[in-house]
Amino acid sequence: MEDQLKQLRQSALEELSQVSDIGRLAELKVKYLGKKGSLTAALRGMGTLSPEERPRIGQIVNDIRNELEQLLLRKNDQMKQEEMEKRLSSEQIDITLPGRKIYRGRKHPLTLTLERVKETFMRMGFMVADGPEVETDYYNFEALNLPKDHPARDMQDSFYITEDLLLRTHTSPVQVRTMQAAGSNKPVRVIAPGKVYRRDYDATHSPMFHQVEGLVIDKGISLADLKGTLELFIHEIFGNRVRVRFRPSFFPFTEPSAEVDISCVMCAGKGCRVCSGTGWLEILGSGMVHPRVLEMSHYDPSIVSGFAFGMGIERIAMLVYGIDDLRLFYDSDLRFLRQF
Ligand code: 2U9
Repeated sequence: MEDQLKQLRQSALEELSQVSDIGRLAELKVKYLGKKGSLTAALRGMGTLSPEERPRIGQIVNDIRNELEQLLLRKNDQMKQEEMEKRLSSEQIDITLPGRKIYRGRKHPLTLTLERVKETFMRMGFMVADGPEVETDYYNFEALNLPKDHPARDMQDSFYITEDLLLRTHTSPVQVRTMQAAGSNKPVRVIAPGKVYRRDYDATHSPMFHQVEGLVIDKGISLADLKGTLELFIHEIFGNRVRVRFRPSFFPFTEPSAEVDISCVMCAGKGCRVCSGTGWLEILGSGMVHPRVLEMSHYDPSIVSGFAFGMGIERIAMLVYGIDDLRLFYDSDLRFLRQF
């Protein structure tokens, strides 16, 4: 029995010393130490031994078992270590390879333009206000002195939701709400940027576009304030070289009214396709707030006066960046958008 065990140990040690993969190691563990393994069989065979011999042989079997278990564990660790080292050296990361390019998003040209316009007016002390895009007939038309038969009030020209509710056609309702929230004759210096809606669609008109309107009301506000403010704004946006021209016009909410032109940014005023040969580009509308509009929002035109203006952001962006088709803004074509 003792010789048998010695031989068993010897062959186990030999086999273990030759093992080179982890699967084979597991097989050997089963072969010697498993339920049906040789060592377990030897332990079972102890029933045939005399009671004097049993403890001694038992001790030997246990010693062998411990020795083999230790050896198996060590071998297992060693092999795992080797395998890891092999993987690490074969999976080396080549840090000299160029990285994958990450495409960063960027701001839309309308956002960039809107931000510049807002910033310019904020530096002149204007607050930025917003309001609902679904408006009542009162805020969108009535409070702005638009007569009942004005074409903009027609179903053909605006998006009506009910007889009294529509998508705002300009951001002017925001200034009306600002005046009414401020209280009678309180000074106002505000711009209202945002989306507006008109039933129009071609190369130069979109059913949704962006406006910035402005309103200044205080004691002693004159046409000189209007002119100075808008000239400064235009020179900030288009550069100091552009010339500015005020041309008489008409709006129901301002009197007198003026349209503001700049010398053509494409041809410097010489006359080209963009300015239709005139040398001038119309970029905003403006005027002194109509006394009726002041009164309707509980301001007294004999105490305060004000000026207002409005512009389309798409048009400003087209001129700043030299874009010739309005629809490019809404197509989401990355070849276009990546240029800004
Ligand atoms: C109040 C009083 C007056 C806002 C104004 C314009 C002139 C104007 C157009 C420019 C191009 C609209 O986007 S566009 O088509 N706007 O010409 N807007 S004065 O006047 C106001 C607004 C609010 C209480």
